[in-house]
Amino acid sequence: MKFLDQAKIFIKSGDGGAGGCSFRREKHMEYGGPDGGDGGRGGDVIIECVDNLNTLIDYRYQQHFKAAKGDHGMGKQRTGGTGDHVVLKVPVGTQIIDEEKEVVLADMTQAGQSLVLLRGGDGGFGNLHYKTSTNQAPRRSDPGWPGQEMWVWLKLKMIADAGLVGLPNAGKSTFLAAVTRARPKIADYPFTTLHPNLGVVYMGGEEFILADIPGLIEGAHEGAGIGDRFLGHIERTRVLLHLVDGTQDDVAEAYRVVCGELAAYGGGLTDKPEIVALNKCDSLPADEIKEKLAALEEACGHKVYPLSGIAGIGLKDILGQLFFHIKEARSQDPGVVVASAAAGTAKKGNEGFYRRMKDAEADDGEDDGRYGANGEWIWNDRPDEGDEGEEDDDEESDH
Ligand SMILES: Nc1nc2c(ncn2[C@@H]2O[C@H](COP(=O)(O)OP(=O)(O)OP(=O)(O)O)[C@@H](O)[C@H]2O)c(=O)[nH]1
Ligand SMILES: [Mg+2]
Repeated sequence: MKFLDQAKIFIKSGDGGAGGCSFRREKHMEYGGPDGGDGGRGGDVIIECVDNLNTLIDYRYQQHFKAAKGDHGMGKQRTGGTGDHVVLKVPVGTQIIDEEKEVVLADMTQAGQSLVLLRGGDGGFGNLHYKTSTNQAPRRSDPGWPGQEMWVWLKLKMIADAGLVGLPNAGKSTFLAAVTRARPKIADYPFTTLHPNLGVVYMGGEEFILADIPGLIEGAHEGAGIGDRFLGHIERTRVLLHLVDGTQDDVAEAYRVVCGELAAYGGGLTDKPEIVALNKCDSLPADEIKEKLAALEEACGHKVYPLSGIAGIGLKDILGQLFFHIKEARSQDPGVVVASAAAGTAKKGNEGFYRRMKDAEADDGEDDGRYGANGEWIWNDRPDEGDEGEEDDDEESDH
């Protein structure tokens, strides 16, 4: 599926219908009088947040959205019908921004949320409305009020709990594929990933959403590489996982470059808790791992985790750390959308959850490479199962 995370569209609400001007005149009926009804209201432009979309691609093909006009008022006191509304469906995390890109008009963070962006114009009064004791045969009826129109930007900022950052080829997509059921493209050239990917990590009966975005290079904030525009997708995460490719010579420099880009982008990215991991440890000798971990720790000032996305080394520690920060942030700020709820995957009790668990089980036979560090399956790692490592492993591979 094509991915599009911003689109400019024209929206217009419907004009109100004109009021009617008519008089009741019937044979043998005295006291007719004015009976023109009011015009109907124009249709609204409504924006609705739905959870089965994850791109704005629909808005590439249609960019103009106009709600229908209200019907005219008519004789016999008939009020005109309301014009049909236009409903724009957008994925969770879409912001509606004014044409100058200065004001956020609406922020759609939860599936089911909907709001009227432009109200349709009111219908005009019919001549019935102007009847008074002194003016019993008014001929005045008003035209409808015009609808409103404007250009707006739709901008999708995906909602994930944790975001992956690093230079191109750091192994971000490989990590996502190792811990979730997402299947992003992976290859040994830079900029394999051209748009963000999301995956759901299941752990200990809970889940969170992890976002993988294209790699950053020095000068990304000035447009180098594919720039930093995809950083918007991790603006709302609660924690970042910074992966550093351990096979390169200067790991500390790699770390600094990415941090520099995050700082240049702003958006509060550098204020988020950060977990740093030295990736690709499977292809490094032990003493080099030690040396590079020390260099990285010095650069970032806190603990660095050894990791190999391919071999599944160290995944569990890192996921545990991510979970720790996510839970803390959720407890402090539950008002911010719980991403998994937005993605319709919320609680263990919900139907979708069991369906996915079942799918996952059915798929087991074909899937390899999703073992956690101790041989457990990441998706099925529940605390109530006392068994550790090997046994879990055997059990699962019987399927
Ligand atoms: N040895 C080793 N190689 C890895 C590991 N993780 C990823 N790779 C390799 O590194 C290359 C890049 O991996 P990707 O996952 O595509 O890297 P990325 O960070 O998503 O790269 P971009 O999407 O280009 O930013 C691939 O050839 C992977 O096979 C690892 O843990 N160990
Ligand atoms: Mg990638």
